[in-house]
Amino acid sequence: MAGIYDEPCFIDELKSYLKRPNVSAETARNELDLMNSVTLNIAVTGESGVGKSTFVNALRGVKDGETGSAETGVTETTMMATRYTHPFMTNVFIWDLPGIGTPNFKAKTYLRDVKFETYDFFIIIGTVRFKENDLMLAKEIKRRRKMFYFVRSKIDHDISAESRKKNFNEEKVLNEIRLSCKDSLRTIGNPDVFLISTFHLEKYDFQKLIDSLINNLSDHKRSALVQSMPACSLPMIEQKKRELYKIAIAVSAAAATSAAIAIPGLSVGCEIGVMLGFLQKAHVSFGLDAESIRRIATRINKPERELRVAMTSRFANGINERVVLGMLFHKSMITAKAFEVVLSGIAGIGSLAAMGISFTTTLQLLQVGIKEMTDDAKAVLAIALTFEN
Ligand SMILES: Nc1nc2c(ncn2[C@@H]2O[C@H](COP(=O)(O)OP(=O)(O)O)[C@@H](O)[C@H]2O)c(=O)[nH]1
Ligand SMILES: [Mg+2]
Repeated sequence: MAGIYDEPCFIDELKSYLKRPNVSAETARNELDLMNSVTLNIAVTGESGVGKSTFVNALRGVKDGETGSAETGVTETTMMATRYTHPFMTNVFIWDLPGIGTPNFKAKTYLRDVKFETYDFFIIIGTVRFKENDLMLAKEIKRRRKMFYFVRSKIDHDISAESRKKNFNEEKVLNEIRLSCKDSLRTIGNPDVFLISTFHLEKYDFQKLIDSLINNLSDHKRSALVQSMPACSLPMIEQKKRELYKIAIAVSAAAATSAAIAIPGLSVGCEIGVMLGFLQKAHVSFGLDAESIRRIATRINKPERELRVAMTSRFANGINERVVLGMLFHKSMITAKAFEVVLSGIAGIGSLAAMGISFTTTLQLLQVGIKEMTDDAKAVLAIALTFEN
């Protein structure tokens, strides 16, 4: 059984959690309430045809043309911002903003029309070079003290065109594109430009973009962002794991009631639902649920079973109460004691002990669940990347 011994990042998260003042079931519950109520609104803007709608769909993990997806490859006619909800993070909204390419574009009017105050940050997409309107918009966003991020899209296009040339060097091409974009933005300082192919989020600068967004968000918003992004690369899967560890610690602390029901089994009834809910959410976040697997299979044009055989965890056929009960009554209950011994080496054990054994049992179960899902997610990703064109 996977243990905590090989997971330094989990121990780090636990240590930092227990170092907090007032660690208790109540503070943990408040924390989870905050996490569930926080909203994240991402604005995607740029000229018409740069790939805004395609990017919105990719962030939501839906295919272009699928029901409920943002329409792509169409001439934009609306001046309205369209809000798309995230398929499973109901508090994450991705907004497809109107194109900014009109000749008499005014950043102030535009931002008023799309309701500037709604968004946490703006992603400004451009191709070839950033234009005057992109700059005007960025300046106005900056003046109003919000963050914007420049994304240069369709990089796959450039790479495939350049690769036909003699002495092709991908790094060199990317560098040239980066310099040329930066040059077009020099009048507003020296902002980063993220080179992206929406069709291949695992390549180029997508991860760097996410890292930048994360650095500028509050804890709860960052958590919502990491959970909602597609499990498109190894770093992203690792990031999800770490974020889920953090939430698992809070969930376990919240589920811990009191020493009065410290006898394993007695508190199981109410905890099972909590554990199940958490693991189901983690499963979707890792892209391992039935719907996500179906989508990946369609995308790579392979039967679902080719992805399923790579999944070796107990969750390969989905998660239900039985699976969680199975975990609880078999190995984790037996090893929870050993787990407690390890935890006792960590500063803060005093507050932990006060929470009763249900904390360690719940936490160990969730930790094992996350670890197994991480391995499944990596295995599925490896297959997806092998067959993706
Ligand atoms: N090669 C390539 N094409 C893209 C990419 N992103 C978008 N497109 C294509 O660019 C066209 C315009 O995209 P769309 O999302 O409708 O642009 P919008 O007008 O900004 O919403 C569509 O044909 C997309 O398939 C990308 O990263 N790479
Ligand atoms: Mg569009």
